[in-house]
Amino acid sequence: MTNITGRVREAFRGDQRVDADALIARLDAVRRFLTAVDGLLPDAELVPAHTLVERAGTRLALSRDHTVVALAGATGSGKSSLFNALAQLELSPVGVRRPTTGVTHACVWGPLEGANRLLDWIGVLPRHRFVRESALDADDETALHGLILLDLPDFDSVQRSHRLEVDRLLGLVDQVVWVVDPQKYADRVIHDSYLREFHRHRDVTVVVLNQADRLPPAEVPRVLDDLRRLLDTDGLTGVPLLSTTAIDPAGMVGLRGALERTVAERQAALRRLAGDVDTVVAGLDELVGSARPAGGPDDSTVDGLNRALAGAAGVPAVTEAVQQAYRHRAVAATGWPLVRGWRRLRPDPLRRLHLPGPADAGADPAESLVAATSVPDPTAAQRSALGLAIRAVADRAAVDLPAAWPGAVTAAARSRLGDLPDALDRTIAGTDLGLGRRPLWWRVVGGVQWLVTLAAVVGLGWLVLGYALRALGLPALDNPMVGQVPLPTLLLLGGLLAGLLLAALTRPVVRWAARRARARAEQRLTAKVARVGEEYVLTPVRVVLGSYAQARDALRDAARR
Ligand SMILES: Nc1nc2c(ncn2[C@@H]2O[C@H](COP(=O)(O)OP(=O)(O)O)[C@@H](O)[C@H]2O)c(=O)[nH]1
Ligand SMILES: [Mg+2]
Repeated sequence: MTNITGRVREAFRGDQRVDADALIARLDAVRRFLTAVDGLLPDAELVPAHTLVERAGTRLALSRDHTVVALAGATGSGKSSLFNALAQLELSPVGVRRPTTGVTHACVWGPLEGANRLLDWIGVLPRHRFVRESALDADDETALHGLILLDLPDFDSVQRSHRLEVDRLLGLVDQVVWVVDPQKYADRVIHDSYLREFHRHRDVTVVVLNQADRLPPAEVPRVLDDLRRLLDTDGLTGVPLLSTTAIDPAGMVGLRGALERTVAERQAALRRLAGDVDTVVAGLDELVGSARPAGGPDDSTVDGLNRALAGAAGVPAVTEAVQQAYRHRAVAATGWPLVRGWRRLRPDPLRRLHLPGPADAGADPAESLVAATSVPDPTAAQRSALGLAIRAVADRAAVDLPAAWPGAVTAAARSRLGDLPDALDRTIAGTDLGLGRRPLWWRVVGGVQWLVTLAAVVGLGWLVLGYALRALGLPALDNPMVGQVPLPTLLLLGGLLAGLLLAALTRPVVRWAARRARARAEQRLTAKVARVGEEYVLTPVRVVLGSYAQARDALRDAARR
């Protein structure tokens, strides 16, 4: 934790109260965080948060009138002696009789019934539960009503199961009283493995220097000072530190008073969970970072994706075919009638790609959706260009995200890669390429071509008839003259010339119109292909970015004390 909020958050809060509703809101925020990152971040990183949510939910649902306090420490520090002294019963076997107790004992101040479910959850067996309430001294003990005191196994036990039990219980209890003795208070194990780990739980941590009677009275303050210095190094600045003597009631007054205050405040459970939330949030901080990410990849990256998709979908081949098909069809409609018939014998370029040809203009669009085209498969270069473009989308989208996220963004960008070829093919097949209707000018030019051809044929017929009559010695036809030229000749030559001229004039117009048809088809195809890119690549990426934003907001809410 290096940022300022972190340091403020970690400041010792001492008597500061934790509001139950605020704590529940923070836990909800952790829950929202977990929902947002589900499946996106490595599960192993989320275990503490899941554990917290589960544990906190249970603890809050159980009795909040009880405060569970654990006595924890090394072998022989005096946990059991303190437990017995507080309970004023010979409950927990002291070291002299049983050197390693191994089992957790509990003493409940007040009726056992209310505490049983809590003790079931904590896992203290019923035969190890005791009640500190008798008719004789009930009044003396009212100040401790609601206390559940646990005598934990030794954390330095040679038995692994004991150590595991201690660790398990330390995760559940509301407050921990760490018991040290004058000989071993500076032991590395307690400081490095335990106390330091509890630095976010300072407000539910108490440290007692037990067996104070074994020190010369003048030495006690010096040892306490030394211990305080060690605790500061552990990050436990400001935790209550007391000296106790378990074998002397007078030596228990301080600890008893501290426990009475804890019980009266009814805050320990909430504070402990608040400290847990702090710990979990601090652990997740790195996964989420603080930068607000962009809403998605920038326009030029998206353009790059669309170009690559268009290439892979075969858009260039299709638009080329559109241009050719336009020319083919225009020539077939407007060319010299004799040429037309020959044109029609040649296959339509779009048909070769299994795209709607002239006869399919009114075809059912649903049919063309399922029809696979014969547009050539993407080349290796086009495929790798598409891979790179998708990578670029993921990289650009994840540029501001912390290290845990780019992997999830890349996975999202590629998540539907397998469906892309079919989707692109369907899109190409389903796009209206704009060749459905025959333009009016084709019909006008075609009609004129028919007229001039008709004129030439009439002229030819007329001339042939004239020759035939003459050859048979019959009276010749009276050929009308137009200027110096006989009308039949004019009809024939004029018709032929006009036809050729019209064809020659139409050709550049057809070429220009074919280019326009290609551009129009390209625009339509690109727009459709971009929609596929949006659905199959960009949307999954945006979903992950959305989850990131939610996770970030949720974690910020969870951090708020
Ligand atoms: N003089 C003295 N002896 C103590 C004190 N507390 C515990 N002892 C003794 O220290 C030994 C270990 O105590 P025990 O309560 O079993 O420690 P545990 O292992 O932490 O449970 C026993 O012989 C106790 O009688 C104390 O405050 N003063
Ligand atoms: Mg013991």
